[in-house]
Amino acid sequence: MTGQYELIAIGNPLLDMQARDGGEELLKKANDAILAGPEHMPIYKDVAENHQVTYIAGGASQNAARCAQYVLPANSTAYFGAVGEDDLAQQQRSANEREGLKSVYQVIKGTPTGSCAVVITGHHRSLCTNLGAAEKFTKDHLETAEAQQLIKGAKYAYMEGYFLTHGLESAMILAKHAAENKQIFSINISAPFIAQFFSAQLDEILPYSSLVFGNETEAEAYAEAHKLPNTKDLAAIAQHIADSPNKSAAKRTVIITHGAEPTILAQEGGKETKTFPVQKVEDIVDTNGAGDAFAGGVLGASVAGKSIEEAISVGQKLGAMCIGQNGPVLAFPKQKV
Ligand code: 26A
Repeated sequence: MTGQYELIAIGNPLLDMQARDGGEELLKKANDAILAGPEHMPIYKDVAENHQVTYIAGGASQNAARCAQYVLPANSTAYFGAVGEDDLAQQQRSANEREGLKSVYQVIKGTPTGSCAVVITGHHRSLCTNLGAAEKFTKDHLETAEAQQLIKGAKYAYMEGYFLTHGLESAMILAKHAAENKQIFSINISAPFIAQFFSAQLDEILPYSSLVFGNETEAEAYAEAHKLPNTKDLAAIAQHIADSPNKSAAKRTVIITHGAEPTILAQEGGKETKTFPVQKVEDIVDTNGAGDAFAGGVLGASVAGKSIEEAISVGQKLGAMCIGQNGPVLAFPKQKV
C-alpha cells in the first residue's frame, strides 16, 4: 500500500552540527533554542574545529515529517523549505529519501543551506540556528504545479512555529487553504522565543490551527505573553489555547508535552483536560528532536485514522525512541510501533 501524500509540512531545513564534549563552554543556557546573532557566529567554527561533530539532517518540521512517515505507508509525506546549492542540502535530501519523505525544496542560489549548532550537555540540548537559505523561502514556491498538487491533495498540513520568524505570508496561505478545504492545519510552538517575540505572528495563525503542539516552557511563555493569570498551570494554559478563537475546519486539539511528566491534552469546549503518563526512558542518548518525533508520531497516527488517544501513545513511543538515538532520528531498521 502506498500513500497519497496525506501530510505536507513546511519549515526551515537545517543540517544539525551536533557536539557532545565540552558543550557547556559553547552554549551557556541548556534546553534553549535561539536564532544566531553576529555574536554567535564563532560557535559554528568552534564546533567544527574543536569538537567531535556529527552532521545529521535536522529542522524541526522536517524531523517531524520524517517521523510521521516512519509510521505511514510509502509516499505519505512531503516537505517544503528552502536550501542552498550545497552539500548541506544534499545531505538532507539523502536523509529524507532514505526515510521516504519527499523533499520539495526551493533552491536559493548563492546562499548557504541553514545549519543548527546542537550542543548536548547531559540530558539537555541547546540549539543555535543560522537560517541561511531557509529564511529566503518565498510564497511562489507554493504556487508551482507540484506544490499545488500536494497542497490540494493533503489531509494534514504541519508547520513549526520557527517558520514564523520569516514565513508568516507563506504559512497563512497553507493555513487558510486548510480552513477552506476541511484540512487539518497543525502548528508546533517550537520554542519559548516564538511565543515571546513572535506572539503577533502566532496569534495570526492560531485561529486557523486545529492541532497545536507545545512543551511546558513554550506553554509558559505563551501564558506570559498573553498575560494569563497563572503562567505555571499547564492544563489551564492548554485549555485556554484550545478555546481561543477558531476559524479552522475542526474543533481545536492542544497537546502539551512535559518531558518525563504526563502529556496534557485539551480539546476545544472540553470540560477538563486529560493526561497521559510517559514511559520513562532508561538510556537517554540525547533529547534533540524528541518533541518533533512526538509530533510526527501524533500526526502519522492521525493521518492513519487513529483516535487522538492512540495517536498520543504513538507520539510518546516515537519520542522515547528518538531519545535513545544520537540526533533527531528514529531507530533503523524500522521497529514496529
Ligand atoms: C528558526 N529556528 C531557530 C529553527 C530551529 C530549528 N528548526 C527550525 N528553525 N532551531 C532548531 N531547529 C531544529 O530543531 C530540531 C530539534 O527539535 C534543529 O535542527 C533540531 O533538529
